[in-house]
Amino acid sequence: MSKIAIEFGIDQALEALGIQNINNGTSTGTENFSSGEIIESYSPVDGALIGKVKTTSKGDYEKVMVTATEAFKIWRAKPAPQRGEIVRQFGNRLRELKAPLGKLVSYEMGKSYQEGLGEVQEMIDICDFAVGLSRQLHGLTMHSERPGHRMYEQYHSLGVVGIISAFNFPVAVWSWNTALAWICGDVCVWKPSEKTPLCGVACQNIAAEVFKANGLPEGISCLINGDYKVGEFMTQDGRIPLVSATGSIRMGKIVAQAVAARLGKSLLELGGNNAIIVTPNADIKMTVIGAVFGAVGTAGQRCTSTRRLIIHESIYDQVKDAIVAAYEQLRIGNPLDENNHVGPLIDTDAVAMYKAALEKVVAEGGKLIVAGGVLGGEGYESGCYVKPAIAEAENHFEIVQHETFAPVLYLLKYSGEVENAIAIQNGVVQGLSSAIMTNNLREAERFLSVAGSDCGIANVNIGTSGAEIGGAFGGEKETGGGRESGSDAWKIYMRRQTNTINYTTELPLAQGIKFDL
Ligand code: UN1
Repeated sequence: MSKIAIEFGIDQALEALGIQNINNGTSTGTENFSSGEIIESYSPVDGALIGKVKTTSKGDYEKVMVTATEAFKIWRAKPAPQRGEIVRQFGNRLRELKAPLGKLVSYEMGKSYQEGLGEVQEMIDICDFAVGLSRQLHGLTMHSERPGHRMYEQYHSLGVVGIISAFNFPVAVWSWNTALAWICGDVCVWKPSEKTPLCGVACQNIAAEVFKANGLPEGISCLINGDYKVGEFMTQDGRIPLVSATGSIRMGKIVAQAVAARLGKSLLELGGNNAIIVTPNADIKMTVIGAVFGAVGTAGQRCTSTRRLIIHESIYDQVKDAIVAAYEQLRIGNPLDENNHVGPLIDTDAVAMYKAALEKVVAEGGKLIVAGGVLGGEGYESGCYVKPAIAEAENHFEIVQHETFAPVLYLLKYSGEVENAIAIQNGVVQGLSSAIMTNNLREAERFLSVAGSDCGIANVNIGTSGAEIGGAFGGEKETGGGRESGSDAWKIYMRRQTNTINYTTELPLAQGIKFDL
């Protein structure tokens, strides 16, 4: 373990979370096994090896699926509020382990400790939400067109839910899915990112302990590990009615096609290319805070990160100068040190993509106004630290159309009415998050209208990132159309059934059809 890790108590955190030097990456709860190759998890913070995880072979996966399928029969029979009680206990355990889990998230993924804690808080919040929901899995009743008939709909548990998650929110996105799936009576099989496998082991340990303490069977929470081939076990498996996948558009297209080929359901939360529109009626101070946090928070590695600022020409220079001045204040370094604003990128491949994006924007005719660059020397030995960059660009540039998972912000100019800015904002293939900064009610409402933002999330006087769990989270177009987390997102984790009951002694047919025998 490195000096940095020891100073920040990573050793204690790993111990509290039950992480070993070598961990089995396949688990049905308390039973852990794995016969696949080993993944090594290096921290982007200081480049140190944190631990190893054994991956899941096809044989291991089969064992998981048999156990999960059996557990489903028991779990679904438990009344939903009782399932909610288990999720409540799980949320309480997360409260107790918030500091160590937040620390592991920060150290393995590279986000600031504050953001690591925030991510665990999202887990706690979704548990609370799910507990309440466990008494509200309501269907509707309808009036039948036939006398003496009653119609209603009910929601039944779906089965084994497959979860594929990304490195950038290594614990929260899993919990958005599991907390809802569990109260719905489903069991979950999770493949975390190969870049953050220890976060997966830690979460699985916490869940396993709660299920065991309640005398529940193995298989309600399952973990598998490995690369895309392990993900394919699930996407091609007809025993998994729903695959929820978070990650790149490229990955989402592969998952969607494989799941659709067997007519399964997929819930996709893919890339964003999120913009903030800054109108002449914007509060500049608020704009700077929202834009800078949106662009450099989590080192630009949120799917909700702000990638484009669409600024009205009349205030363009003023906003540009204010943002550039704010960038000069940014402190980049160890994310476990709360004085720093920006931590490392996840790995050196991400650094290469960041560098390529800066070269590309210049090659396409853009101008770097905050040059960026890779940091070296003391404190930056992992090679993953980069300076946030800003480029003046045009929306049609290929690189601007593309989501680069790094702190690169493009400034775009618009003139005339807000509709021109909305056209630029919508002029990308992605449709996750969007925002407008304005104190003008008419502008705000036009942005929110049917002819306004085409994204799944549209905010007024808030940045693009940092959504609360109570709303449905996800986006349109190539973001994949899925909705996770709050509102009625729970419905995708259940199967809907319409029931018509005849309590007469006749058998009248619908649509007035006569069939006399
Ligand atoms: C993600 O980046 O995949 O809205 C999720 C946000 C966070 C979730 C981001 N609550 O920025």
